[in-house]
Amino acid sequence: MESKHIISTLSDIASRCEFELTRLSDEPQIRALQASFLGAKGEIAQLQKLLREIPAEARKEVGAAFNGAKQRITEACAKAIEAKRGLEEERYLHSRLDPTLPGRAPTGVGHLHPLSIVMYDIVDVFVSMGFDVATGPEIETDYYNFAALNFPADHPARDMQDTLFVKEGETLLRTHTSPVQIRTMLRRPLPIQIVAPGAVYRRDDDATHSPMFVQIEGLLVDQGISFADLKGVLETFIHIVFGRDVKLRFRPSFFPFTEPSAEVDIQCISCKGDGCRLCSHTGWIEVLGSGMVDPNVLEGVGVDAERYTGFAFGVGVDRIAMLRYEGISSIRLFYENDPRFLSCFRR
Ligand code: 2NM
Repeated sequence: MESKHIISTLSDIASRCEFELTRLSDEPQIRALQASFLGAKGEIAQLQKLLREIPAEARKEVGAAFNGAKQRITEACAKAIEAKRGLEEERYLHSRLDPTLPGRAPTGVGHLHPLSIVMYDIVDVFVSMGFDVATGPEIETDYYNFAALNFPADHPARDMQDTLFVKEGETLLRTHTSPVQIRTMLRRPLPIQIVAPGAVYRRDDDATHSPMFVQIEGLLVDQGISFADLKGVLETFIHIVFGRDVKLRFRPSFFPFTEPSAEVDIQCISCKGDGCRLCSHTGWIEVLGSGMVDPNVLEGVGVDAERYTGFAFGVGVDRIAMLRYEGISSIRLFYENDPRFLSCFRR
C-alpha cells in the first residue's frame, strides 16, 4: 500500500469514528467505540503492520498521520464523554425539580392587614353599585359626631363612659364614620351616593370589643329613594359577600339618625340556622345596621326633606372578617399585631 493511501485511510477512519460518536448515547458505548478503533485488534493497529513496508524517507510523514488519527479519535471520544456527562447532570437536576410545587414567596415583604383586605373588598362591592369613597378626620367635634346626627343632649353615647375625648367639651375621637356623611352633605351637591370606610373609636375593651375598630358606612340621598332601594342595595351586598343562597332578614331596630331603622341578620353560616355557639343559638347573625335618614338630619345639613329622602347603613368590618375567616377565636387578634397571626393573611 502506498503511503498516500495509508494517510487518507487514516483520515477516513478518524472521520468515521467522529460520525459514529454522534449516534451513541452513553459513556460505556463511547469507551467501547474508542477501544474498537484504537485497540490491538482495531483498524489502526492492522494498518500499523504495513508501516514496515513503507520506504524510510516516507515513514516520518506516515507516522505523523498515525499519531494524528489516534489523537483525533481520542479527543473526539473525550469530548463526547464530557458532553454526555453534562447532559446527564442536567437530566438529574430536572428529575429533582417539581414545577407543580408552590413557589416560595419572598420573605420580609409586607402585605395588607386582614381588616384592610376585608375593608377594601366591601368598598369594592359598593363601588360596583355606583358609590363613591369619602373620608374625613378621626378627631371630630360633638357637632359632626353627635349633634348633627340627631343625638339628644342626654344620649348615653355622648358620655365619657362611651366616648374617648381628646379635649373635653371640644374634640373627641369619632365613634362612627357618620361625621363623614354629614361633612359630605354639607359640601357636595345632591344626589349623594358614598361609602365612608375607616377607623372609629369607643371606650370599650373586652373579648368582643376593641377601643379602635374599622367600620364602613354608606349614604344615598336623592329624590324618590325608598326603603325598597335600601333593601335592594343591602341584599345585593350580602349576596356578593356571603353567597347567592344565604338567607337574610331585616329586623326593626332604632338609631337616633334613622327612622325607620333596621338591622340585617344572615342565617348562621356555621349551623345554617339550627343554632350553635357562633350565633348564640338563635340561628341568625347580625351583620349591619341601616335605616332611612331621619328628616331632622337632612334638614340640619340644609337638605329639603320634603323633596329628598335617603338611606344609610353601617357595617362592622371585624364582624364580616370573623365570618369570612372562620375559626378566629377573638377580635383582639386583629389588633394585637402578632406576626404569627397576621402572616396567615399573606397573599
Ligand atoms: C348605621 C346604621 C344606620 C348612618 C346614618 C348616617 C347619616 F349621616 F346619614 F345620618 N350615616 N350613617 C347609619 C345608619 C349608620 O351604622 C350602624
